Amino acid sequence: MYTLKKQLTLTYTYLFMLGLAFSVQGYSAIDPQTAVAVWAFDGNTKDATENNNHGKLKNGAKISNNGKFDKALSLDGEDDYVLVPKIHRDCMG
Ligand SMILES: [Ca+2]
Repeated sequence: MYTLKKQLTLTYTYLFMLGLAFSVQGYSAIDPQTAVAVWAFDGNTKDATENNNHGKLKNGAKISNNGKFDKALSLDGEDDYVLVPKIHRDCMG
């Protein structure tokens, strides 16, 4: 249970940081060479870096075709989330 809680916390932290990155700088400003993971949610939950930190949609989370800019992650605000099963440590410096 502790591990799941830790993974969820990490996932929410990374998603929050990703959201900040998108809202402040835009996707093109993210350097995939130094980022731990980049999820554009443009049709899937794959990590755009070479670190393979792919996410999995949980509890009804889905990719919507009705995002502000094409496709987007859609969460119900209750229990949906994206799980990243394992953050590869070798990419965390
Ligand atoms: Ca749900």
